[in-house]
Amino acid sequence: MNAGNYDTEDLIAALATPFAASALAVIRCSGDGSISTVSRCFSEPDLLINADHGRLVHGLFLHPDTSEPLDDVVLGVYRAPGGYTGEDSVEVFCHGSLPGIEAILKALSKAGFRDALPGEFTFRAFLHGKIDLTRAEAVQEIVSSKSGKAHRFALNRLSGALFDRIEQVKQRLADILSILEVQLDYAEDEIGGEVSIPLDQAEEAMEHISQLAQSYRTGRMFHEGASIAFAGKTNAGKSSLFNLFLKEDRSIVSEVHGTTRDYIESWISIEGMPARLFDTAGVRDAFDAVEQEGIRRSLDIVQKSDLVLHVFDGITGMNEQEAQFFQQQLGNPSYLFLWNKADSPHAMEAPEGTIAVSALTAQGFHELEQTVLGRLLGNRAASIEQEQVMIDSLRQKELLDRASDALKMFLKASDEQMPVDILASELHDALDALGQLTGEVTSDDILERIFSGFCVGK
Ligand SMILES: Nc1nc2c(ncn2[C@@H]2O[C@H](COP(=O)(O)OP(=O)(O)OP(=O)(O)O)[C@@H](O)[C@H]2O)c(=O)[nH]1
Ligand SMILES: [Mg+2]
Repeated sequence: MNAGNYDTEDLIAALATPFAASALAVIRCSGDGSISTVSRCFSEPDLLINADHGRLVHGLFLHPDTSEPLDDVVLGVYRAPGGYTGEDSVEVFCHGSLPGIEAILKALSKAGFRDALPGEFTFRAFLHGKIDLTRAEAVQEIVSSKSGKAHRFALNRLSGALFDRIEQVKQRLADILSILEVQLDYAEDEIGGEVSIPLDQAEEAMEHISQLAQSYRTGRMFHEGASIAFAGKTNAGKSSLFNLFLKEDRSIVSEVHGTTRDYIESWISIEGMPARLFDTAGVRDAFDAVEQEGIRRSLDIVQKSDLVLHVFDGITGMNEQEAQFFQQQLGNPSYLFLWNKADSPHAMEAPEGTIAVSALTAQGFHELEQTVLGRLLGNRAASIEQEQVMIDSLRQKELLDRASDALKMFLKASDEQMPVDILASELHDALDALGQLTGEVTSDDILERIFSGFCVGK
């Protein structure tokens, strides 16, 4: 079977580590006949050809035509159906020298390997039934995870936790469907009156599916990170608070108004959740065009961010404009209002609806972090630690929504005593969506789209 550009009969090879000078590099080779083809580039061909699955063989990597030695290497041998791809494959552990890597890749191409496309090794693993689609996507999510927690959640999906959950739901729906199909296949008198449909099972299945779908927002936040921007007028202490979050002196702080003239960004981690934090230019009637442009860009960043930390100067208090803005946005879930400089004896009391903080003494900082987390994750913040399975793929979310909608229709139709074939068709729809999620029934172009987002060598 082929999907789009992936020709699965070919021998493929690719560098699996970054193309950069390093101690070691790994080149992956896979395909039926790959072991004997690599042996043509190896000083110990018999050792390699006779090596069992999972063995390492040491020798020289040679040019297949000239036998010129290219590097001292160790080869890892995998035999079908073992290994990552489920087909015969070899991993070349060589020195991480750029000319050396290039020479080995060229030699492999000469021997008959073509360059692997992004995600092609994982695609083959999927085709050979080594992994389902939820696990394949988890592979990519692990590689691109930005925080320890995102990595842990993806690892959990790779272990099959998401797949198992979905299989359980599918099993339940299939059981209900079989009851309906008996009714469709036989006349009522043949099966002795009406058979009751276990609606509670369908409701429970729907509950499981919606829970998974709802975990998307949190999963995405942990995977991609949220964007958080400081805003407020000049000298309020935005840069000082920005530095406090970063735990380093990154943004310039001074008592001069208009110190920050452009936005600055940096990645931070709030209790394991990655976030892009932006310091912005303070808003005021700027004198010059450069500052005006900085303010314009900053307002743009603020508008696009998931959460705005609007900083008030606790010593000067709010001016009229700020007071008006505060009243307008008080209930806006995308805004948190900070009353900074709370350490100062000249600071006024923090008005209700603001969080008293001090960039100088870090007073209120822990509470601020918790509040930020709560705002971004909603009521799920507290349950993250217990959360077993989470999704962070939009594709998976859409399919779960489709399954959940179909089940809703099923329950409604059953409530309205609709004919059995209509009920069965809704269940089929739900099962189809779940089947697409695990990759049991997925069209080639969707497969190609998923795997082409991977890195080369994965
Ligand atoms: N006492 C006290 N002073 C602070 C605090 N935070 C900031 N400041 C002082 O306030 C002044 C302005 O701080 P910045 O962090 O540069 O303020 P900003 O909002 O980034 O200002 P612009 O970049 O001009 O928009 C500096 O002199 C800081 O030392 C605080 O929590 N307590
Ligand atoms: Mg600043």
